[in-house]
Amino acid sequence: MRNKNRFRSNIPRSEITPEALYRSRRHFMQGTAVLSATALLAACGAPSGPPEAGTPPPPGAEGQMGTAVPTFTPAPDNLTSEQDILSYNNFFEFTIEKETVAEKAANFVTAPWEVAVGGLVRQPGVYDIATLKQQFEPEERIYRLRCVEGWSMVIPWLGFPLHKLLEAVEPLPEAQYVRFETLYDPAQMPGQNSDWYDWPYVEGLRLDEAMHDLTLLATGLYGKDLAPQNGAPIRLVVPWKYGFKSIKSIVKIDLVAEQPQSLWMKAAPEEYGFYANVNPDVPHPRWSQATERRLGEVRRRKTALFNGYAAEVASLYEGMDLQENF
Ligand SMILES: Nc1nc2c(c(=O)[nH]1)N[C@H]1C(S)=C(S)[C@@H](COP(=O)(O)O)O[C@H]1N2
Ligand SMILES: [Mo]
Repeated sequence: MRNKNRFRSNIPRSEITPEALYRSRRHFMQGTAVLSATALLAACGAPSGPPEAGTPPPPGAEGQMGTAVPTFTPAPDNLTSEQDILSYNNFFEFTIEKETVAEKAANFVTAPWEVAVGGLVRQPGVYDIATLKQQFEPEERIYRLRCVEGWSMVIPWLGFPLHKLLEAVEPLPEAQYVRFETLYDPAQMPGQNSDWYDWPYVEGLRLDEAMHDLTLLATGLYGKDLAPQNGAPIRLVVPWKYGFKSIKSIVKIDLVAEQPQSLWMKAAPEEYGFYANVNPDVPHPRWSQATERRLGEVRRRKTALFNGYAAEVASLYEGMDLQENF
């Protein structure tokens, strides 16, 4: 598997996470209180947050809960443990509390599931998940995930490059962007009853970003189908952009002429731009993006431009002002 090896070797040995540094469950729970207080604000960032929210999330605060009592959760080399990936989530449709997304999403119905692919294409189509997996065989891709809040993981995804699906529907010359939409179903997703956001969750990519081979439609991780909390049954993964671009539980993909307006751009345009490329030199208005806390580690590490994928993607942004196009 050429791709597999290529993406494995893409992560330097220096990133190997000593899994010995796992937080104990007890420590984790102690940290929860701190998190909840700032969750609405800190999260991929409620713009103004609830009335009591007025202080910026201290970028270090979240990291401080990891005064690490080692519990030795073994995982292969540098991967974030499956346990952490399954239990520390952002999925605002269910709740803004990362630690309870999994339980709140446990009964989310993800089968049957269809994804409608259309807009400016010659061959629009409605694909069910089984068909997608048959037509585009999932491969393993190990990617870093960097949340705009300042934490990160290394996740072994299963999926297929988005460009394979886009090629199948044959974009028309007028198509310049791709717009993605999450399921809208407030009966199942209680967070969608909140007025803080303009549901459903929408994200977008420029067509060349969407066609890049790193851009993945993920259907699994750690060799299994996606769990609801991770965006089952199919979600986007764009590893060089902040995590909020990687939209979960997708039901609609449209090729469009104009730049789509995402949920986060509507919620706080001064904080969340269309590009959202990981960039340590462009601070979030309320906190620095220079460093991040890798789950399972204690000390914060430096954040890399394009999340470490500059060699692959920097050319997409040649001549662009990255401060302006944040
Ligand atoms: N539909 C939807 N997609 C979403 C989100 C969300 O709240 N709703 N959160 C985003 C954010 S902020 C991050 S960091 C990642 C987290 O993915 P994970 O929980 O699988 O690690 O999902 C992204 N995709
Ligand atoms: Mo995020």
